[in-house]
Amino acid sequence: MLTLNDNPPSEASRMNKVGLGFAGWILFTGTALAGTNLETVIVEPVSEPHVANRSFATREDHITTLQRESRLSQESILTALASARQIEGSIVAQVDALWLVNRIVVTASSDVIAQLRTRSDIASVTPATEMTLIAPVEEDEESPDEKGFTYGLKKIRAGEAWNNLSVDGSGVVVGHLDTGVHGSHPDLKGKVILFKDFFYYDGEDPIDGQGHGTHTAGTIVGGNASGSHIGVAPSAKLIVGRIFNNQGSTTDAVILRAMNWIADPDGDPSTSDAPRLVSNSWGGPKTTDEPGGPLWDACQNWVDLGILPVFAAGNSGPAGKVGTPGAFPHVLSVGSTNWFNWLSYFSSRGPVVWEGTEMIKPEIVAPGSSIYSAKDGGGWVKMSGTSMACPHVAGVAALMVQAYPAITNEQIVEIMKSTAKDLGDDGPDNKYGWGLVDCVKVVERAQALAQFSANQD
Ligand SMILES: [Ca+2]
Ligand SMILES: [Ca+2]
Repeated sequence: MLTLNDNPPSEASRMNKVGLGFAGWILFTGTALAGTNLETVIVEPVSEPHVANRSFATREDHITTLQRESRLSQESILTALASARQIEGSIVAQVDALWLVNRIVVTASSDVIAQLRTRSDIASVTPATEMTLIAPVEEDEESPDEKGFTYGLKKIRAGEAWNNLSVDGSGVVVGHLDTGVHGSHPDLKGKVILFKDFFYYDGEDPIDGQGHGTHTAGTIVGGNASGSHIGVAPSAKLIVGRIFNNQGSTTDAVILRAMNWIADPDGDPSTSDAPRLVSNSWGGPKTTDEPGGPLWDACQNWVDLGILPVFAAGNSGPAGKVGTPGAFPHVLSVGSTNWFNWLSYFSSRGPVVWEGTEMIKPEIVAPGSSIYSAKDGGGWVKMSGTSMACPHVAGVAALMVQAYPAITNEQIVEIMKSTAKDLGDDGPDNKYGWGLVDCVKVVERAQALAQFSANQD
């Protein structure tokens, strides 16, 4: 472990931290980077098509199989990249060999990238694409009563679930990929068990700098230091990846690296240190696609590894559709409601179409308008967006996992849908999905499943 340091590490000390290992950083450098034109690309090796829903005896088997398959098709490319750094004038600044999806993220000088494009063992070389946060929207809302609990927690009956059903998220680890988190905020202190900053090599101190991530983290696990409970699962813990910079921008390459990391944070497949679910308040505008892109596969492999992906539906409403990854069939997407249980105007709508099949999106809604939660740097602030609805549902899922640790992703989603409070048009619809999530009902159902399972033994 590195010690915390008030000053960012120098370039030289960063470069000395060369991590070698298949799933970790492979940092090749020796030449000064200043003034060099470097590109970041996502390299797809030629490989067997991805197979979803394979069965494995254990999670360890599953991870090691994915790693072995990736390694086989990546080895010759990694060797070539190692040799490329010996060439005068060529720079290979960073190579990250992923296994959650079979890709290599490479930052190198353009001659090295051009060389990669000529290789027959590479299927595609795609420049990293800029992605932006689902930014909070401006809203002038009537201020609801938030004494004791935020209105959001009241609407989904979090307090009733805690008091009557003895759940608070204890023992559950939730993943959080966002702008980071202000870890010493009074409502978040002690709750971030692991932090990785994808913008600084040595960042282990939970920081935000943008504000979005501190707010969404507060809605998942925040306490009541302000006199009002802000978090749905206040005793759950967080594993946080900082995937957006202070301007709220990132690339798909950064996101893929973070998704790979959080599937096995300690890099040891024999230890189960991954979060049970991940809250994601980000996404792109794309609504339909051919299945099989890297984000699609990364989400599918999360699901297959027992990690539930929870995504904000997007703020493209009232005309715009739910964007990806929220639109993927295998993720749980969350739309936003307000104090009146009306759909927030900004909440993205369904349906979405995959391979010609239309499906309802989002699946579920939760409060996202004028949500009171933790502020980066201290204090509290109200923000609006499906970004604020998503962490409510992530918190609810954490309560369900506590109630029945063996619950499957399918059971979580099915129970949320079947017990939701129907809103809008009768039955499931493309604004509210199956309706407003209800903590009491979902936890009762999860506890009943736990009881049933215990009786079978
Ligand atoms: Ca592990
Ligand atoms: Ca409805």
